[in-house]
Amino acid sequence: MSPPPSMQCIPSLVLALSSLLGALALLQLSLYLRVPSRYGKHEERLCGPRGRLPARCAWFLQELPSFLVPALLLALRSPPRLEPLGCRLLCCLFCWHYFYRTFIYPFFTRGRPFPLQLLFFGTLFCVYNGFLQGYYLIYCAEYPNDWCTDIRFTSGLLLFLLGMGINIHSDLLLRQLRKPGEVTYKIPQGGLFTYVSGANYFGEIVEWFGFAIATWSLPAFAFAFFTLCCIGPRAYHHHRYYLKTFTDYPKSRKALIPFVF
Ligand code: NDX
Repeated sequence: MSPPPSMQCIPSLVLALSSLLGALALLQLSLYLRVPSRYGKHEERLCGPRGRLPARCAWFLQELPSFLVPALLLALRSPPRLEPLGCRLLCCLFCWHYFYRTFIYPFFTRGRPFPLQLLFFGTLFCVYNGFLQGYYLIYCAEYPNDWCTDIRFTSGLLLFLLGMGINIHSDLLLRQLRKPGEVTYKIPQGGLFTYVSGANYFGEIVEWFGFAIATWSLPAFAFAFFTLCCIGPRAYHHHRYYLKTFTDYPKSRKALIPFVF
């Protein structure tokens, strides 16, 4: 029996999916600049417990496709191709982040139950983006053999690692604000929270811009832009929430970018 035909790179598909991701980013910005996306501290109590899923379950289900889809694409690639080393490393970075977000973050979160409606859209988004990033890196990307020593790769990788470190550390600081079973909000302290209200978001944004520079690719820049448009406004709304809720909230703290905004 002959092996199934392998998927090919279709550059116009990459261009179309990346453009749509950019358009979704702008839609996201227009929807959530004035009004925050309704989960966590910005959720309006409109849906009862039946309209929500426990945070652990929700984050696991929502983020799983971002890990699974690129892994599946990799397994389906015949003959296997992830050369040169730079290309293999880049795909591993993406999967590494989503391994953390799928298999580690949800099991420690002390967050509130997550709305089913947003879970549905979030999962769709993760399938879409997992496919786009994985498909591009596994089937389309072409890098010279010395890409690992290129300034774009090295500086992007450094930014990615720095952002990921900030993101994971900030996630941990937020988690430590609550005892198990607690759902109240407190003033985050320490780490980059000393300077900004959205330290976890700042880390995530730096991380994906680092990834975009390291891959030097349209899909990754589109995703970094989406991340900025998705969690940038959320950081601003968190900041306003804190200023409104806590009279002793540090006045020098900014919303997203230390000392700037
Ligand atoms: N998930 C990315 N759009 C998103 C879910 C929502 O990973 O329809 C994007 C992601 C999705 C979104 C996803 C895509 C777009 C959607 C959107 C919903 C609508 C939107 C689908 C997929 C949409 C269109 C129209 C374009 C289709 O109780 P609690 O939960 O608030 O507790 C929190 C706790 N905490 C505190 N505890 C005590 N005291 C305090 N002061 C506290 N402040 C917070 O900490 C949580 O348990 C935890 C973290 O809370 P928070 O609000 O700071 O972060 P959160 O937004 O929950 O994100 C968690 C992590 C974070 O590290 C962030 O960087 C990363 O996930 N993230 C989140 C969102 C998107 C994303 C990354 C990305 O784009 N790369």
